[in-house]
Amino acid sequence: NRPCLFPVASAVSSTTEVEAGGVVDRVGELSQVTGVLGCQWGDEGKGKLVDILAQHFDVVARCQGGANAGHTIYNSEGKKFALHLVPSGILNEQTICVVGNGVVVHLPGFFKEIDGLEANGISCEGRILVSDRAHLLFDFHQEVDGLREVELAKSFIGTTRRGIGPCYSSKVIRNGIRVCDLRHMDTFGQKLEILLKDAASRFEGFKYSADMLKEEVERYKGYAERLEPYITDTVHVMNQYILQGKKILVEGGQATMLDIDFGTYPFVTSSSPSAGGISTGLGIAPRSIGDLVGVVKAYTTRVGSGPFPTEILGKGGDLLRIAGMEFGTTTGRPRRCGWLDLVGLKYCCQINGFSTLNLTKLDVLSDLPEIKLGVSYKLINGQSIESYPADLNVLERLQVEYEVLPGWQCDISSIRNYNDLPPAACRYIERIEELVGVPIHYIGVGPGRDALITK
Ligand code: 2SA
Ligand code: GDP
Ligand code: MG
Repeated sequence: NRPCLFPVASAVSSTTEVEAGGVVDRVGELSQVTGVLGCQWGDEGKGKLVDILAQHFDVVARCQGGANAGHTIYNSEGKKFALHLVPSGILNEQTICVVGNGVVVHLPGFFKEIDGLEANGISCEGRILVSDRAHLLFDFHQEVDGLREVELAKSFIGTTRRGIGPCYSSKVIRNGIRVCDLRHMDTFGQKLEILLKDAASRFEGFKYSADMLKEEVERYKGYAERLEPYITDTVHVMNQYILQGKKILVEGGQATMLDIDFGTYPFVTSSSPSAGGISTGLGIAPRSIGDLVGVVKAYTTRVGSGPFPTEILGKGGDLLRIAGMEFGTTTGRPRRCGWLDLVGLKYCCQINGFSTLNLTKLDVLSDLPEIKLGVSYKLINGQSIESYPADLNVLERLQVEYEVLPGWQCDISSIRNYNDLPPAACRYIERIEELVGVPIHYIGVGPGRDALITK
């Protein structure tokens, strides 16, 4: 483990280093504050890992994004849950879930999610803390998101239309409305009026009326009352948790290649899904963050527009989409599919400093006679590219050089021990480790909680 500002309380680690059967249990090794972050363009299977690790952590926290995230997890009875704003730790009864200051919160969606969880017997009140500093995402932000996409016409981003960009825009331009503002309903209407009038002046398709404002304020009076038990100064609480030695797992939404700074701009989300977002989105010191686990799919997917150097177009991509059931958790959109891109993965590892990786959905590749790994990029003129290009003109025109590895062509979904994997599957995993220089300690071979091999 890398050095941590605060000592890790040994009492909170309930796992042993080595389990019966020789399977190394990596969970007990993770540091007091650990982050789980996406390495590609999202949907790597972060939710599943968070749900599994949450059983060994006291707190699971979200630090960025909003209901654009879609994390699919299954409980021990195999029941499926699609979470958007609520952290993926919620299925573990003892886990406290924190929605940090960096998250944008759409209250109608938040309560809908809570109602769904409670209808399934999962209690939420008292277990979810919502930052008083988090910004509120309104229905009008979602409408504006759609209007912007229409305006962009052919160059649309392919957003989830959940209002993420417009809400972060309100935050950055400094007229956003925060959770703590719900405690001052006397001035809430004036603040919302500014936002709504601003949207109406910018978009012809957006109509403002005094009735609309009145209705929205009334609705938010109800939400304010319902949210009150959840509202917390999470910056203070998170720092207290650290001092108390509680184990904290940070759940990233989206991924580094969608990061507002490091992603394939402008085809990115509007937050910081990489390591830096943990500190700014929760108010905890960078030095308190220990391990970071990068979650990477054994191939690559992307939803929405933007460059995708290793994309497989046509039938090959369709086969991967069907085998991996690659459809958006939030919007149901088909995901674009391609080979694993190690140039992108190395760039992502550099930015985040992962201590380990979780390679997910290895089972999806099982039918393929051979599997390609994108190992380097070249310009059209044959010149090698040293680093990940910022310029989309370069990214969209480059050539990817592949290494071709043999497939294993047998079902691996019931294997639970690394040594039982077919040699070709081990070769694939070990070649990725060799080329990226980060160990792969977790391997996903199915969507269920138990379908995880530790190495
Ligand atoms: P936005 O809505 O402003 O954040 O969209 C900007 C870009 O970020 C991408 N993005 C995502 N990519 C993959 N998965 C996401 N979450 C859902 C899921 C997506 C869904 O888990 O499946 O259901 O469609 C997610 N959220 C944002 C988005 O595609 C844009 O490229
Ligand atoms: P997230 O946004 O990173 O949490 O990922 P999503 O939940 O959006 O998408 C990942 C999908 O893959 C979900 O449907 C998961 O149930 C599924 N999944 C996760 N890990 C594995 C795996 O190892 N194998 C298979 N076949 N499916 C997986
Ligand atoms: Mg997802």
